[in-house]
Amino acid sequence: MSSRNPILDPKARENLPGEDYSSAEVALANRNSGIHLEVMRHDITPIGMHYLLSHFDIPYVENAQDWSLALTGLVELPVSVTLEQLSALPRVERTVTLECAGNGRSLMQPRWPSMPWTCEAVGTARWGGARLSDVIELAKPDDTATELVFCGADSGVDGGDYHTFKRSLTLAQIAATDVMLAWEINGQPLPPQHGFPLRLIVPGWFGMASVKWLTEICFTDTPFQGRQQVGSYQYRASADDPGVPVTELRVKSLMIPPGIPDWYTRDRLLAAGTVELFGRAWAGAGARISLVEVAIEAGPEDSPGQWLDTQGAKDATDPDGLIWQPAILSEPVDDYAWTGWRLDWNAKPGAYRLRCRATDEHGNRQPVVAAWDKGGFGNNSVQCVSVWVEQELPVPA
Ligand SMILES: Nc1nc2c(c(=O)[nH]1)N[C@H]1C(S)=C(S)[C@@H](COP(=O)(O)O)O[C@H]1N2
Ligand SMILES: [Mo]
Repeated sequence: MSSRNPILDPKARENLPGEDYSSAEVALANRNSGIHLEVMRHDITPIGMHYLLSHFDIPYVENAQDWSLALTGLVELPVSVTLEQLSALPRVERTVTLECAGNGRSLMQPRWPSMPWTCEAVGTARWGGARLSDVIELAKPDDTATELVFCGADSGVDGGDYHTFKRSLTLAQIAATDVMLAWEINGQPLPPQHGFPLRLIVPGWFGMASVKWLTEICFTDTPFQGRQQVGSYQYRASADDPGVPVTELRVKSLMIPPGIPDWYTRDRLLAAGTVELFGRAWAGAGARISLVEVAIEAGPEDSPGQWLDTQGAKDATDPDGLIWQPAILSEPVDDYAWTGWRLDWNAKPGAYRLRCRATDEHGNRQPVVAAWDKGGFGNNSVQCVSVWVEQELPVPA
């Protein structure tokens, strides 16, 4: 976003050097979608506005009655349970913030060619279903079982590897997290894109763990080596780094860009006066947010046009002397749900960069610039929103 008045000084619609995206990336960005940041006003993201990430095709499932979940592997007797049988288990509802592990990928340079998220792959929904632990009891697993492999109904090719979307969790990880099987989102049956009719929800973890279109849970005693477990979703500092598994969310915050947008560039224009800055913050494994701070950096007064950074924080910098002021936090609506924050800013005319950063109860704090990752995972760099403040805004035509 450039820091200039988009009415008086409209920017040409041209790409900056290094900004080109491949047609494959654009196609991925059309299939998958992020939250509109302004929708973060809602505690619970409306259905259809929650972010989406599906690797392959969305399976066509005609009706939920014909669906069954196979419990296989190291169990007393392999069984198939219907959704009706699952609904007889004690019902549980949880409000959970999910974020894609690749969120922020396109802000890392060089970027990994994949879904080119900037910062919008996040959402918070009220998921309804049953506890995974109750389903595990139904399965009567063998004492030797250590790990569960969750299998989706979708298959495809990635890097020449033809596979079904599968992820695993160890029993120890399951015991530490309130994992659920969900068939409802915000009081409705899951829509096709969110995993109809049944999915896993792993609260406090990045989204890849929450397997959609769940067909099978296989109990095993060997670490699962599937493509989506070990081939991807590894933090890698370089190409030859063996990798560290991507698991829990990293502490992060976002701000709703204030003011009015320019349609094409998303540049922000504001009137001087009191501006309420509002956003959300979340952390891994159900940790609470203890602090959100906002830094307001005033631009070079004489030549504000020098600030020509692009959408989000592509040229993320960590300027010296940022002054961080604490925002007011609201109570999270649930243990694994984001926290609202706000701060009133008395805006004076000029160019500004606004940043927010969160700290969780364990002292984990968002870095202004996160370490580069080969696959573009876990980018919890501080978001930077550039705005232009005018004494007054004209009346819209
Ligand atoms: N079966 C299956 N489950 C899946 C995926 C997928 O492609 N197939 N994508 C995963 C990823 S990477 C994310 S971030 C979340 C996204 O969930 P949502 O689309 O409901 O927001 O689903 C996860 N579960
Ligand atoms: Mo994801």
